[in-house]
Amino acid sequence: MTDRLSESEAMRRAIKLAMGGWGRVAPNPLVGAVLLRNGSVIGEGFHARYGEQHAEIAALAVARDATGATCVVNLEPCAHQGKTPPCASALVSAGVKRVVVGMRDPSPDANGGLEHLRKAGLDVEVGVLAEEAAALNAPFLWSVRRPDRPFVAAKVATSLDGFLADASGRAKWVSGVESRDFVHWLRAGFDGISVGRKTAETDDPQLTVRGAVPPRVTPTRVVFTRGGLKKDLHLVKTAREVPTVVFTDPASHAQTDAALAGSGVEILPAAGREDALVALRTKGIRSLLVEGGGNLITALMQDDLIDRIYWIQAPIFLGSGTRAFGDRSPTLLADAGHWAVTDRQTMGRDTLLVVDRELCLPA
Ligand code: AOF
Ligand code: ZN
Repeated sequence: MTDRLSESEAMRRAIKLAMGGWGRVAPNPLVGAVLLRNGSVIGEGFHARYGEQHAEIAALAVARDATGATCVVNLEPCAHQGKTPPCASALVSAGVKRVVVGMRDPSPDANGGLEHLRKAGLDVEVGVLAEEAAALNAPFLWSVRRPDRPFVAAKVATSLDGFLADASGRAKWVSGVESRDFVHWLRAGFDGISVGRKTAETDDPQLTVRGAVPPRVTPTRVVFTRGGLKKDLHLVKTAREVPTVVFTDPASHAQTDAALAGSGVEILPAAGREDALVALRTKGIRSLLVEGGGNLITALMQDDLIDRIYWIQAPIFLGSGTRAFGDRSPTLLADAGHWAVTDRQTMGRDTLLVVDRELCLPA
């Protein structure tokens, strides 16, 4: 390898490499590592699958001889013996001289790598592209800090004037074909994919991953309803193949349960959306992608339950229709908190904007 990179360019590269683990490493974080000697890349790698080798080990394997090298990695190298041996010790044994880290690892069993490296006499720097590193692993960081509910991301595809569907209720297709490929890639990285009742019944979506990245664990489909759900939907008919959960209000639970009996759908009562999220986390769902519709997204926004928005903006105007973010209580400009813009991308004719309510930066 002959690429010459500065340390911050190498960190950008590590973050990009880390994305190679999307859909494969959760509940572990996404991690990429680049080894530099005199600015030349001598090895690189990423954590590619849950339970398998960590990024630093993959990079060391490529370099063969890493004596005197600098290791650039988006997350603090682990100090623990987990499913794999500690990366911090491997870096020391390989003769690495300097380690540049994006952010500390908040998980109690794995952290401590920085102290280990410093004690062994290595030069350690932390906080290079820290915000990018935090945005990369937002669901993982959230799961450590807030184990009470999943990290919730909304995905919306709207016209430039903010409509999810036209005045006739049609939502297929607001966005272009490139955006649709992106959505299948996106779904692979979430433990759950959800919609409200109206979207489930109007669009009759499959909510499955049909893209280039097959997820390690099939995302659970989740429907929020207050009342029942039609039986002849894709979601219901395929519930034996793809795990499907329907949350209903306690008053309609028995009726919904009887109506969908034998379908394979798991029907759970929940007093509200927050209770449903808590129940999902208890079932091991650490990240949830909400795909609509407007009512569900508006309600979750109103309750401050959306942590990230993937917003695909198509260059069309619809004038009227279903709004992605319905009426909210007014906020004066002076009081409007800014969301953190964590990505902007061109996707064919569309534009993707990714915003996070707040970044999970270490204290
Ligand atoms: C690193 N490099 O590439 C990753 C790290 O069970 P294990 O051994 O796979 O350890 C999982 C934990 O290690 C995970 O929760 C996180 O704290 C850390 N992940 N650390 O040094 C890596 N993926
Ligand atoms: Zn490790």
